[in-house]
Amino acid sequence: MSKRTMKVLSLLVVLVFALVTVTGCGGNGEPAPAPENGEVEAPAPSEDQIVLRGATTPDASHPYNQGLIVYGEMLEERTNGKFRIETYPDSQLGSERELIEGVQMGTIELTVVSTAPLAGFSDAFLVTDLPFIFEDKPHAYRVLDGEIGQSIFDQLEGTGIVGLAFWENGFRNITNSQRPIMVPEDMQGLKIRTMENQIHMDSFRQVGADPTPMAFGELFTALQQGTVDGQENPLPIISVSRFSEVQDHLALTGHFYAPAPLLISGAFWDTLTDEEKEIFQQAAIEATEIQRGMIQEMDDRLVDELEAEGMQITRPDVAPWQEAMAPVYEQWEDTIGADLIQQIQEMGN
Ligand code: EAX
Repeated sequence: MSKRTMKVLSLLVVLVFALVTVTGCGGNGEPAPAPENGEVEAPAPSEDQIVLRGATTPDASHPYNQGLIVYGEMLEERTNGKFRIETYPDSQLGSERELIEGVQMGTIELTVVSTAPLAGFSDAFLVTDLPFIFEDKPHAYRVLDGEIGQSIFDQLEGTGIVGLAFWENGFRNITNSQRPIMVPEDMQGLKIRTMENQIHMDSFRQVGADPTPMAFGELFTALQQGTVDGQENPLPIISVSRFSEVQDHLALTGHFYAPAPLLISGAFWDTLTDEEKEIFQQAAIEATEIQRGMIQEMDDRLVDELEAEGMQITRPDVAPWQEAMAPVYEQWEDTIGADLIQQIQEMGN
C-alpha cells in the first residue's frame, strides 16, 4: 500500500470514527436505538471509553509514538479506562503543521512535534530553535522543565493548544549524499532540507548552504531522488527513517536541540474535570522521563549502528560552527528578547 493510500485510509478511519461518535452508534458495536417520537436521545453511558487521537510524523517505532503509547496506558489505568489513546504515526494524519492545526481545531486531540513548525503559530518557542542555545541535555532540561518552559506554554493561551510537557526529539545532525562534512565551508552550495522555520533556514544560509523547507513525510523521496542533497535530524529519526539507504555521510554537529512538546487540543482539554486535568498533567510529566530515556538509549547505540549500515561518520569541532551561525542571534534578538536568550545561556554549565 502506498503512503498516500494509507494516509487516505487513516483519514477515512478518523472520519468514520467521528461519525460514529456523533451518531452514538459506536462503542459496543450495536446501533443506537432510534429515538422515539420527539424524544431526545439518551446521553452515552458513562462507561463508554473516550478515544484520543495521538498523531505524529516519524515511524511508529520512534519514541514520539512509543511515548504516546506509554502515556495512553497511564491515562487508561488512572482513569479506570475512561480514556484511551489511539496512535497515528508516520504522517498518516498529515505534516507537523497540519497536526498542529488539527489540535487547534480539535480534530486531533494529541500530538508531539518539533518546536520548529510551531513558529507558524506562536513566537513562544522560537528561542529553542536558535543554534547551539543548549550546551547539552541537562541544560535543556533545566530550562524547559523550569519557569522558562512553563512561561513558553503559558504563552499558548488563546491559541487552542495546551502544552503538557517537553518531550524530546534531540540534538540534530547533518546527513548528505555528496561529501563528508567537517567545517562550515564544507556546506557551501549543499541543498539541505530544513523544517519550516526561519531561524533554521537562516542558520543554514550562514554556512553557505541552500535551505529548502519541506514536510517530513516528503523527505525520504526527496533524498532518494536527489531533489535535496541532505537533511538534518537527531539520530533516532535518521535511524527509524532508514536515511542510511539514501545518505552516505553523517556529521555529528548537534547544531540545534529539538524539544518535542506534547500538545493537547484546548477544545478537548476544556471538557476535562479538574481532577482529570491533574491526571493528564501528572502522567505527561512522568512519561517525559520515560520518553527521554528512550531517546537516550537510542543515541547511545545509533552512531555504531548507522556506521554499520554504511554511513561515513564525521565528528566536527563545533566551535567554528557556533561562530559561523552566531549572526542568527543578532537577527532574531529583537523578536525573541535579548534577556531571555541571556537567561538561558546563563543556565548553561
Ligand atoms: O519532529 O520534520 C522533522 O525533521 C522533525 O524532526 C520530525 O518530523 C520530528
